[in-house]
Amino acid sequence: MAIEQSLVLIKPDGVIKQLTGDIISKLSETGLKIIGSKVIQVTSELAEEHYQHLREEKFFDELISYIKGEYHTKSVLALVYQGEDSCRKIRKITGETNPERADPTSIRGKYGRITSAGVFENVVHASENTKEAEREIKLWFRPDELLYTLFPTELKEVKLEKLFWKGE
Ligand code: IDP
Ligand code: MG
Repeated sequence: MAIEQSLVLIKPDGVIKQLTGDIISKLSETGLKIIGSKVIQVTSELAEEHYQHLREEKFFDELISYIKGEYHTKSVLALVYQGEDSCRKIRKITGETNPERADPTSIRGKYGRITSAGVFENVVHASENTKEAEREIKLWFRPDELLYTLFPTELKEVKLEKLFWKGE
């Protein structure tokens, strides 16, 4: 079985419900390794790019507001998992997209809900397959934010302004 990467997002409803620990514990049952993690305030550009395959759906605008944290808290925890068959293993634990249909013991089955506006607040995102995982990881992380250089990189010269602690 091939070594794969998978992007997991603990969505703003998962963060505000203080489910981060539970979700990471549950995912640790897979034995997969975390090779990247960060807390992000999601911009409109990132949200729309991440969900570009759903652009035409009637729930798209609400979905963008949801992932940006407009209904909960403006923070998402992004994690990259690596290991054998990681996409399938993680999606088995996260459960089906619709939280009402998800296995009740899965993360989405346990903690997800459908709002009266029809948004599936399903607590986590998990990459569907390796191809999607590559696209998503490249979107959410830069090469130097991961433990390994997963994909081909190139050096580019940039004029950089960086924030430092005062007096540093
Ligand atoms: P996935 O998250 O299980 O991969 P996708 O079809 O990629 O499912 O959808 C992305 C996200 O969009 C879902 O996790 C959910 O939050 C939302 N979503 C998907 N389908 C619906 C729907 O029919 N109604 C409302 N929200 C939906
Ligand atoms: Mg998906």
